[in-house]
Amino acid sequence: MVNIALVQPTRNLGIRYTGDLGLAYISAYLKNNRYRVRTFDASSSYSTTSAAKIAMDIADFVPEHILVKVWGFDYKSPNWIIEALKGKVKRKTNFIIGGQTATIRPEKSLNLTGADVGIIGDAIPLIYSVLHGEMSKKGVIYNQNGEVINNGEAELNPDNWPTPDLSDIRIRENGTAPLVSSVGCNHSRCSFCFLKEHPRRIKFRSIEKVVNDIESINQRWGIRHFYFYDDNFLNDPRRAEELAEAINEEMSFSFESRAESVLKSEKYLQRAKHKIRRIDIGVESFLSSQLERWVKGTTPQTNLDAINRLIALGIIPGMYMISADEQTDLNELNQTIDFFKENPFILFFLRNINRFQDHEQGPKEYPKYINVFQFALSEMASFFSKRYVLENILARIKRDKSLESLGSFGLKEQTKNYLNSIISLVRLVEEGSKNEEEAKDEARVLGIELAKNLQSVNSSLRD
Ligand code: B12
Ligand code: SF4
Repeated sequence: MVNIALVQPTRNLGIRYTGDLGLAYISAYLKNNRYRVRTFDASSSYSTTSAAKIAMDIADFVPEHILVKVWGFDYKSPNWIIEALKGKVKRKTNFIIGGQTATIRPEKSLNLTGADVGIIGDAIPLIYSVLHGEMSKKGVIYNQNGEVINNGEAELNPDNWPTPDLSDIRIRENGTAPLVSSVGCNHSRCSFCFLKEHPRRIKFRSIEKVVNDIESINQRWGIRHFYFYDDNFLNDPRRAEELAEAINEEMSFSFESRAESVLKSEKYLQRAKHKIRRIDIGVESFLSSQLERWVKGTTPQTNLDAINRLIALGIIPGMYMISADEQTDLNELNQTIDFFKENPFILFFLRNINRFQDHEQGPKEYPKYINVFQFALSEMASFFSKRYVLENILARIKRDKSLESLGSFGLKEQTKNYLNSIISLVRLVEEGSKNEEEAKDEARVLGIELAKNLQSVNSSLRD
């Protein structure tokens, strides 16, 4: 059997995530074709250990081909790993790069990483030929006698992909499996987005295949919740509706979407709401000046309406924001703070707040007040989310006198135990078999322990 190493070389992402989905599709394809595959993910198991250890582990696996991901405009990590490995593996070992950055900057990626071959776009229809030394297909770039031969791009087509191999993906404790059901976005104009520079044709994976992915992942790993990493899951609400209908009642899913697509998908969301856990919206800002500058194609009102619509439907709305670009002044920051003072509850749904960065040029110098603003906003967000979580949990306990309905919040065992003890105390007082004052004292102690656990409740709710 031929050994193939798949490498996600970027370390210390600082964000918890499930692992590299692109590599999981490639791994499945290769395993189906009888290769022995191992994934080495520098962002997970290696993030706290020596980086050199990855190179040693890869070399110990004795791979004939090493596939290295290039994304997020990070050329240094793939280069480091390739250079570190060159002296440790057999001379004829093939270094093949691919991924989002290798797709939009193929020549630069090949040059800066030191790889032999690159795949531009969809790896699935190409990888087998490349492993067999066939370089003529569209989507391949390689060095030949000092000259770079670029055959153009292979468009992504998720309908040709296998069910991803999640054995090397860190499936979260709350059991979410990543999947793709479509690629492309019907807007493709946001000034900060990869798709503005490099639009993708919208392509869907057939509904039967997505349903089959869900069922086989469920059978193999027992997972019942899925996250669709589509660019804009609600590009076509009718298709989303068909997909939701076809998915088994016991499964649930989450995805990312535009605010305005959420509003246009009213009927779909009504019908599918019991299967949807959360929708993460690229809100970016609540100011018209910023939304216009970033060509988001939404208004502050659209953003607010979409979030409120989801709350009304019982779907958790997540929101991604960009705090500032180089043109952001104190006036804009103050307006954002004022917005949150008026709508503090919305802060609970903040998933991530980024600065607008040109990653290719490296981080820009921002005025100091932008750091202060970021800090203020995340403090406000954590205050409101803690309060919200507690209020929400207590309201549900009062209503149901059980923890059943909190299942979807993915509470940790420890937290559930405290809550169950509190519920028992409430019942004992109601039955008259426990003195109320005594119960209150015990509840207070449990409450303190519960509060200590709130941070973990909070993070599990946000995952
Ligand atoms: C999940 C996700 C993340 C996760 C995990 C990323 C990961 N490694 O999987 C997290 C949260 C960590 C993340 C972080 C960031 N992300 Co991000 N993220 C995504 C998202 C939503 C999904 C990626 C995905 O899994 N797609 C599905 C897979 C199947 O598609 P794929 O990766 O393209 O895979 C196919 C091909 O590219 C190829 N392929 C993929 N990998 C490899 C590897 C090899 C060796 C080969 C040969 C081929 C190959 O084959 C696959 C099948 O055909 C995309 C948007 C999107 N919808 O794609 C953005 C996206 C990838 N992220 C992006 C960016 C900018 C970032 C950040 C820089 C954001 C930030 N502000 O910090 C950071 C990067 C940090 C860093 N590098 O230091 C950009 C990338 C732009 C670029 N040119 O690389 C995207 C495209 C978003 C956008 N629309 O602009 N991200
Ligand atoms: S809506 Fe999202 S995927 Fe579409 S162009 Fe804007 S940022 Fe990119």
